Amino acid sequence: MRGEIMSEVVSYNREGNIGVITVNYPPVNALGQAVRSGLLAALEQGQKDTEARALLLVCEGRTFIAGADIREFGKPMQEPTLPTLVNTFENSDKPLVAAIHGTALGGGLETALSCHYRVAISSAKVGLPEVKLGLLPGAGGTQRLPRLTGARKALEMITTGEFVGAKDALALGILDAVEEGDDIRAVGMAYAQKVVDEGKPVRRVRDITDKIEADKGSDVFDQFRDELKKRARGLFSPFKCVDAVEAAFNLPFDEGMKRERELFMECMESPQRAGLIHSFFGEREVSKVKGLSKDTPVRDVKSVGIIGAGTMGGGIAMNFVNVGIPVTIVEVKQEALDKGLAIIRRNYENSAKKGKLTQEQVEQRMALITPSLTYDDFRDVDLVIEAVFENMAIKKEIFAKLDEVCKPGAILASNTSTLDIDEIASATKRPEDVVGMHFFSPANVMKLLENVRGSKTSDEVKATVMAVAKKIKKVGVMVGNCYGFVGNRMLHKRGTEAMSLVDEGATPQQVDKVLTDLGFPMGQFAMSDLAGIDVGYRIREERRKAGEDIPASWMDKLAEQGRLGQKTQAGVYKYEEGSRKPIPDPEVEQLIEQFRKEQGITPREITNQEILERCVYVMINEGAKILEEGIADRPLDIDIVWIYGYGFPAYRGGPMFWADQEGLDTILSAVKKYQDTVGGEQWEPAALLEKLVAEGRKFADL
Ligand code: 3H9
Repeated sequence: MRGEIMSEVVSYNREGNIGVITVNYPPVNALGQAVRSGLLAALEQGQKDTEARALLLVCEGRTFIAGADIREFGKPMQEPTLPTLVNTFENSDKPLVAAIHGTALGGGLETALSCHYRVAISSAKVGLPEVKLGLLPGAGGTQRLPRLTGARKALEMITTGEFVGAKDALALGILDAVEEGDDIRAVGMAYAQKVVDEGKPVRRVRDITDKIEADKGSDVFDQFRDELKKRARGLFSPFKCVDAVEAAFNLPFDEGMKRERELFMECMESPQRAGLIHSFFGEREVSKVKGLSKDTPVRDVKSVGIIGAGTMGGGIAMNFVNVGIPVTIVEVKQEALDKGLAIIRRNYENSAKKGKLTQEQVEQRMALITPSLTYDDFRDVDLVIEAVFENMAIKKEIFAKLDEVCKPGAILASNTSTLDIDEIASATKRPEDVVGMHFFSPANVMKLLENVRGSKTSDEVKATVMAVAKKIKKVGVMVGNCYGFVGNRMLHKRGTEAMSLVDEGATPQQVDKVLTDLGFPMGQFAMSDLAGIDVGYRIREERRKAGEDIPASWMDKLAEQGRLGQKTQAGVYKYEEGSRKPIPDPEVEQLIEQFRKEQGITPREITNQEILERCVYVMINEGAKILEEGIADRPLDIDIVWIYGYGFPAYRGGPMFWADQEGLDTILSAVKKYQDTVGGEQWEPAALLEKLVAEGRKFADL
């Protein structure tokens, strides 16, 4: 019996006395309905095959099964379910071997745990990342993993979702053997043959109890719950994960499985699951840019030039160096260059101290950086990123120089966070090669890269900067050109409302708390202190000089008094030496009171609901305008900008996804209310919002 097809995606064949079950369901062999039913049919075939003494489960393509098929979540479940599948696998009366390459994740690892032996190649990884999708392992992972690893490690893996490399998984008892090489089928066959030759028995994980006995009654579960209160603030599923793992220690296996199922269903129905899965697909979807295709040519970026060795320039440089791309950094003064390089070195040395890099790697990375005082050294680079401060005249001067020096085909990018890319491009004779690449501070840490297309930017350049984002492990989002692009345009609306709310009677800490309660890692004012109060102040001053009607603010007074934020240990909040913890400051309260008097404002009680509406609905209204104008192509582009650039809680799916859950009609009526009571162009309802409400549709329907 050879090569029998059980379904389109699973086949059974026998080689010698080994029955081989092969899954082939690109891209990641996810356990969709066809795979689940194919696996059951193939197992049955293997059981019936009298010549087969052991069975081997192996996958084609880049990976072992990477989990349940996430696309099926939220739809009615189709038989056979995954718990049925894994229990049937474990009950096989022929020894069953899983051969793992790539990533055995979630339901994939659970399927492997239902096999009797697991062998992997050394590059493989295993993990139960369900928690990152707002779930818990729902096919026995919470019951079987602790039987192999004990409570603590299982809790760590299940509550963080982090992957474990093959060698560590071997040491933890998750795997039985790890082999070098990349021919997983050969590795699996050899192991299965050994099982037959040595007469190894069927060995079911459910029956392994020594670790369960050892950790029974341990206080590790409560310890984890305490840790999670900090680490997983606002999240639902990590706590359910602990409950499920604890059940493995308190209940017999079958009852533990039932408990796991109940808890899994609670997670499945939670809005956080929907938000996190939206974020998961959104992160992948943003790489597909309107107007570009897989065939759009991409330029090779093998060397990069950076202008400015300040915090931003240095952080940007590290991204490239980390992936082995050499960087030339140009500054005006040697002193600034030395300082910038010293900071980069210090960052790498700190990573080395934490054991994340070896000293040799630190030196290798530093050796990839060429400091320079002249643009002539940009002659051969493929991409230049300008990271000097926000001043149009200076940027135009720089781009005119770059145009003279850089080779044809070099991409000229600006890291501006607000300025007009077309105007910058107009300083060159090659506007098609000019683009925005807006990094977020700290640039070596934050995952977002907002790539900004000018009106003349070529498709090839757009495709290249998206590819560069991927190469340096960022989430690249392509957006259009306008003041502040997607992220800062919405942020500035929120900032203006936050300041006005304090004018009118709220305290900065009240405003911040509403935002952190929503799930932001920090509030508007704590963020201003981190970025520096002078940044917003300078922007407001520039706009006033340009004739815009920007009202006076108590925050201007802070800046004028030299309270510039964390860097001066005093801003909206005060800070103790060496601490980043914001402490409300009575001096600031007095300053605000004084400001209100000067402006003739009688403070009033402001509710948290008003703060939420004015700070967040104002962003949604602006987001709708951004969509209307085509600055963002899809609502999910805005969601991903906000999740990865500004810490919008991923479990709420981003602002536009969240708006759909809040109800667009609710948001629109609040916008109209504030148009009457607060006024200003930010409260003019977006035509798109009105249209969607009138049609009873959501952003998700666009
Ligand atoms: C689970 O298992 C629940 C069970 O415990 C219980 C159930 C009862 N399903 O990331 P990539 C797609 S929960 C469907 O770009 P990489 C992805 O959208 C699940 N599709 O590649 C993309 O599609 P497209 C637990 C999936 O090499 C393509 O595959 N498992 C799934 O950088 C390539 O993905 C997880 O959470 C899926 N499960 O990384 C694993 N996974 O080409 C989630 C991927 O159309 N997945 N796709 O854009 C990952 O972490 C990464 O995708 C992986 C590959 C590491 C596998």
